[in-house]
This record gives sequence, structure tokens and C-alpha cells, in this order.
Amino acid sequence: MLRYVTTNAGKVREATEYLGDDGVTQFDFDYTEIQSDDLGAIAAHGAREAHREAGEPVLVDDAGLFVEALAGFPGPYSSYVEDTLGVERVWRLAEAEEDRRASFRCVLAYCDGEPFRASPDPIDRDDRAAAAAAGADPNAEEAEPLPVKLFEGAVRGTLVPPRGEGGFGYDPIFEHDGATMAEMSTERKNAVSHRGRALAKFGEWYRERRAVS
Ligand code: ITT
Repeated sequence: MLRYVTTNAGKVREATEYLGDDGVTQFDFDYTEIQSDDLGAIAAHGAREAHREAGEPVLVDDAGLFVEALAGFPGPYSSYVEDTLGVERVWRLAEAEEDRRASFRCVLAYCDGEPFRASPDPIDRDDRAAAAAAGADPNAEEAEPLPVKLFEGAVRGTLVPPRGEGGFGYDPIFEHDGATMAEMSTERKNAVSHRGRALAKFGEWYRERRAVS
């Protein structure tokens, strides 16, 4: 079964609701989050590490909140900022701004150790030159270029004072179409969310991949 690599039970709930019969099981693995402003690069690195660890097909989910007036902060640092400042303090930062627009972005990174045929979704082939420049041994197992397929989703919204009991993370301060994501059921959130959009792309592709293999 496909391993959904995350320590976050809220993500698993949404993925399970969305993928239904295709099914996922949580792989509670804390992969190394490389420092990058690119969610795709972070997720691809995590997917390689998780696949090596699990020896099974894996799907890594890296997400973040990007606040327009704060130049995209907290972005790739959303997890650290939630743990250190907290969601309420992020709202206070946004409250001081006239422009409270924000977006959630999610990148799903799939790796099963096999190559992929061309399709519209990007394939991360690993950057061996960058790894070598950083001092990595090009012959080491870690430097093997495992291909990773990326699926992206985003949703725009407005930051508001916290409302709602559902969801997780920044959901209580993120309003979309009149409701915060914490006021939505999992199904409704999936229908509009960054993760739902990425899962839709992934689900369609994955069904086809399984059908031909
Ligand atoms: P894993 O890395 O183990 O998957 P995480 O919660 O740290 O768990 P991320 O790094 O992707 O996952 O999350 C970045 C932050 O964004 C973190 O604080 C999450 O709570 C938050 N976040 C991610 N998806 C969210 C969503 O759909 N709604 C609200 N907040 C979300």
C-alpha cells in the first residue's frame, strides 16, 4: 500500500478522504527537511529519503502558508513558525497589514524507485552536480538519482481572526469563500484546498500508473 509520509495526522485524514479506495497508510517518518525556498525541492529530497527507508512507494506532502504582504512568509518555514510563534501571532502580523491576502501551497512528491514516462507534472531528477558541489560523495548511495514525480496545488484566501474547530495548523485564520478552513468539513476543504488540488492530480495519474503496471 502507498505510504503517506508525514507526522501530521490531519494530512492523512484529508488524503484518506480524497483517495478513498486507492488507500494510503501513514508512514510516520521525520525526513530531513533541506533548507530551500522551493517546496518541491524539499518534498523531492524527503521522498527519496523515505523511499530508501520504507522500500515501498511513498508520497511526501510538503505544504506552507504564503502571506502576500509579508513577502511570502512563513512559506517553507511554516512548520517552524507554527511551533515557535504560533498561529495567533501570525494572524497578529497579518492584522497589521492592509493587504491580508495569502495562499496555501502543497507539493506531493511520489517515489517508488522506478522511472516515469513524460507527463505534464514535473519530474525531479535530483541535482547531482549540486550535491557534489556541497561535498557529497557522488558514489554514495544517497547520490543515486531516484526520479521523483511532483504534484502541486494552491488556494488563495484571506487571513482573518481565528474561527472554527476543524482542520489543523493555520486553518482557523485562513478564509476562503466566506468560511475559514477550520469551519469546513474534510470533504469541503478537500474540494477547494491546496492539498485537495494536488491530490486530484496525483490520484488521476496514480490510477493510470497502477493500471499499466
Ligand atoms: P510533516 O512535515 O511531518 O508532513 P508538518 O505539519 O510539519 O508535518 P509541513 O512542513 O508540510 O508539515 O507543514 C508546514 C506547516 O503548514 C505546518 O505548520 C502545518 O501545520 C501547516 N499546514 C500544512 N498544511 C496545512 C493545511 O492544509 N491547513 C493548515 N495548515 C497547514
